[in-house]
Parts: sequence; structure tokens; C-alpha cells
Amino acid sequence: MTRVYVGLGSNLGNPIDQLRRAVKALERIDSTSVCSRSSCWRTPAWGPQPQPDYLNAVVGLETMLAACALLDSLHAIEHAQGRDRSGPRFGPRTLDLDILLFGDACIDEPGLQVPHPRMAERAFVLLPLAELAPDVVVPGTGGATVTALLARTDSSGCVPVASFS
Ligand code: A4P
Ligand code: MG
Repeated sequence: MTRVYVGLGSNLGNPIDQLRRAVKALERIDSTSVCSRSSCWRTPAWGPQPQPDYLNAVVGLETMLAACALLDSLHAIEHAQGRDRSGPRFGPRTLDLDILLFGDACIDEPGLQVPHPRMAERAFVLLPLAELAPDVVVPGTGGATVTALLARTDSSGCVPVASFS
């Protein structure tokens, strides 16, 4: 079994509902169970403007799947929830599911990089991840923990809004 952290983000199509539906769908992935879930955070959009604020959260999973098989399942959930990839990069979306950490693996394959390439600089990832895994060391950061990385980011404007269970 591998402990995995998945980042959830939404800023279109009733974001709180998108996140709730996504967690239910994550619970149905084969050979995988949901172990923990963060609070839901409202965060200023990073990327092209204007776009609405996001809701972000992180879910902890235990899985028997390989990382690429898990990513396929995440893409299927995004698709089922109306994800449209035709817009600008980093533009608004109904649902984004990113593999943040996959055990202590470092993966660099076409279509899959783990840890997620930009997670170490993003308060909208690190705030919810720190609720679940504050002391986990993020591979590729010179031994920094989630808490240490969070202390280096600008988290202004990010507020916890609700549990989404
Ligand atoms: N991909 C590679 N590695 C991974 C991974 N670890 N997890 C590939 C998930 N996918 C991974 O992703 C583009 C490609 O990355 C996919 O083909 C996948 O195989 P995508 O989800 O299709 O597109 P994207 O999400 O627009 O790209 P990307 O690069 O993942 O964007 P980010 O970095 O996720 O940024 N602002 C706030 N406040 N909150 C947000 O959640 N999200 C984004 C998206 C921008 N601004 C945001 C937020
Ligand atoms: Mg993504």
C-alpha cells in the first residue's frame, strides 16, 4: 500500500459541490481507500486573471495502484465532472485533481511528475496538506517538511471555509 496525497481544486460549477462529489468518487476507486481529508480553503486564483477564487482541499489515500493507474482514475473523475481542457493553462476549471505525493517516490515520466512540480511554492496546496501531513518531507526540496515549505509561501487571502464531508 502506498500513502498518497491528492490535491483538489475547483472554481467553476458550484465548487463545494464539485469537491464533495470528487471525494465520493475517490472513495470508489479500485484498490484504494480514503484515509483523511483536509478542510476546504478559499484561495485567490493563481494564473491568468480574471477568474473566480478557488476552493482547494487535500485528501489522503491508501492505494495498491501504480501512480499512472491512479492518475488515469483521477482524469476519469475530472472528465465525469465536466472538466473542459480547451481553456488557457492555469485557467478556471470545474475540477482539478493532482497527485501531490505518492509515498516517497520521485517520478518524472511523460504526463506524470511527482511530487507535483509546483506544490512546494503554493499556499493553496500546502495549507490543506499541512493539516494532514505537516511533518512529511517533500522529495526534491532538500529535506524540507510541508510545514517548512508553507512558512516560505505567501498565504494571504487563503481562508478555511468549511469541512466538505
Ligand atoms: N500531470 C503531470 N504530473 C501530474 C500530477 N502529479 N498530478 C499532467 C496530476 N497531473 C499531472 O494537467 C496537465 C497535465 O499534467 C496532465 O496531462 C497530467 O497528465 P491538467 O490537470 O490537465 O491541467 P492543469 O491543471 O491546468 O495543469 P497543471 O500544470 O496541473 O496546473 P496546476 O499546476 O494544477 O494549476 N489557483 C488556485 N488558487 N487554486 C488552484 O487549485 N490551480 C491551477 C492549476 C491554477 N491556479 C490555481 C489552482
Ligand atoms: Mg492539474
